[in-house]
Amino acid sequence: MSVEVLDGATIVSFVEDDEAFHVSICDRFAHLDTDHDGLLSYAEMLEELKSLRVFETHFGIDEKPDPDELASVYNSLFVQFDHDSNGTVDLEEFKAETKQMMLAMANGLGFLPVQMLLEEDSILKKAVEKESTANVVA
Ligand SMILES: [Ca+2]
Ligand SMILES: [Ca+2]
Repeated sequence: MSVEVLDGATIVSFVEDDEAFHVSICDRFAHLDTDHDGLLSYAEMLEELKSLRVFETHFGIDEKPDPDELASVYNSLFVQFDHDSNGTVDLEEFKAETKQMMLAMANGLGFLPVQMLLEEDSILKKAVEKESTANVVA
């Protein structure tokens, strides 16, 4: 885990770089797919759902949501990823929904940089890393 500063523009430029975004999604998908069957089950998706930082937006950082509430939020997020409702998330669904969520998050952030606690290997962390690499080159 590390604390990173990011804003909407960081996320948008990451998502809009098709090639880099696709590579990051494939990496992340492979990492989550612990039984290597090419699909993400609910159990495999949990790690990703937890890293989406939804609770900071839904509940605020200081509040501890109760476990039932957590489970129902994770469940509704999973359903959102599972576009064809077959109980698993494939790479296309994962990519499409991650993109949607990141763009929605970017909209919410706007141009005010915020500090977030990010997990290593999370998609957001990759977005931040990509931007800092770009800055070094520039
Ligand atoms: Ca799997
Ligand atoms: Ca599906």
